[in-house]
Amino acid sequence: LVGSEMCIRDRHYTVRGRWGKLSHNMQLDQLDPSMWQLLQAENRRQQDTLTLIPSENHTSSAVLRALSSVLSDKYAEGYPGKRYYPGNEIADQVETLTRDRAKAAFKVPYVNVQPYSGSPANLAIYSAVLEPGQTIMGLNLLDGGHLTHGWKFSMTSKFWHSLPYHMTADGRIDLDEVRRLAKEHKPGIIICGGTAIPRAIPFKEFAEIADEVGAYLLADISHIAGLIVGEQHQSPVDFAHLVMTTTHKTLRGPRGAMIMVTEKGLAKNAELGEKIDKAIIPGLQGGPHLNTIAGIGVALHEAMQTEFKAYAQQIVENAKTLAQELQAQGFKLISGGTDNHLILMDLSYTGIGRGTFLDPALEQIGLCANRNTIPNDPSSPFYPSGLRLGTPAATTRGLKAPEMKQIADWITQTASHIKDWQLPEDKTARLALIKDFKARLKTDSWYTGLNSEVKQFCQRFPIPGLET
Ligand code: DSN
Repeated sequence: LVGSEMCIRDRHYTVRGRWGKLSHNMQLDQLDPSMWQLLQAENRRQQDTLTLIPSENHTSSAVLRALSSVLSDKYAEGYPGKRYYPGNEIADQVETLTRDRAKAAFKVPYVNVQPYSGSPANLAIYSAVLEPGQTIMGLNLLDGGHLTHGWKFSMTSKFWHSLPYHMTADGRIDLDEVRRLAKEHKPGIIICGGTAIPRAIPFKEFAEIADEVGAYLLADISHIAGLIVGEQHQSPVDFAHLVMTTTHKTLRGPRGAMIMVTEKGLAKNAELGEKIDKAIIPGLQGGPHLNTIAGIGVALHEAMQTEFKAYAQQIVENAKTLAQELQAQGFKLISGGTDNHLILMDLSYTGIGRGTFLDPALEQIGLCANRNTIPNDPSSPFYPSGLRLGTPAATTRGLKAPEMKQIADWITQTASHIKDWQLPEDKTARLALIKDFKARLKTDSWYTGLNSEVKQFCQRFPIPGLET
């Protein structure tokens, strides 16, 4: 922090010398009102709107407390008992506690809790078990996979040969294609899991294919980790060699990730754990974010309480209710419904790229769901024809079936209000129309009315643990 620089940018302070009136123990609102106000504004935005993005959630105040702890200041390159810095006696205990909780929650013999997020975690796994140029097979990004499952613009397809598989026309993973491609190309690893899959992942079937061709099976359970701990989705642990999860989605922890090796993984390669450790550091990362690791530990502690099972159950019940209500209003859903926390609306029958309109229109009334491609999207990733919805964050706020009906009604009203906007074929006309549409969102009083309704509704369901 350079005080004099702050003085120029922030007229709230007259700073004498390097620190001037600022001191190291000032509260944030006193020290940096500009940043404080932005944090307060984001707090307000989250309270006044409903998060329906399936990969987001609201962490507890206990998790937030661990995140903002003094552990943020500590370097701890290495692993418990083998660090490259002194002063890590407590850090070792924090990391060991989090590891032990992860092992207990997921019933695995080995875990690495240091990945900064899901993307480096996947990269670490590939670099641990594959030679450059070997083949990785993951679900095509546009069909609901992830960038790091081998998407053509991701580094994962630069270092390794990527062979995507797809969804069937009825929105299920095309296991026949997975089997055919695997037999033909003998991949080094097959990845199951993704970001827009509304149905249960068939771990057993994937395992049969991977075992038949001698490939590693990686289950990327980032979206469904909380449902697995809460026993609302089958665990991949008996089927996969490796399991990767981010920690901030249904698991409701801080933004981070974990890599787990199963008994099956260790039976295939007894050194798999050490290989993963080496791939993280020195392979890809430096010092672990100990505050995040502590936050993950707290989230795992919460996830192992009996209440969490009820939470996970409610997430799925809410998603099913929302799906049924949307279908009752005439909407089409990919795969015809959901088994988990996520719904993928197929808006293509009302025109191409419809997600481009519905996403910002819903944001205008205070519902945050994201536009998303659908399998065989007739449009492009930037103007996708779907809308992705999820219930983890809304369930954290205590919403149940009646509220899902209300949300479906708001979505229906909004979709009807914008029905005449159609995406032109011509690219220049397209950009102009989107600009016009977004400008209209700000001036059309119809949105103001619904926005007030959503805001009042949100006040009935404050985000637990957040300052108001
Ligand atoms: N970006 C995440 C999601 O929204 O699903 C995946 O990394």
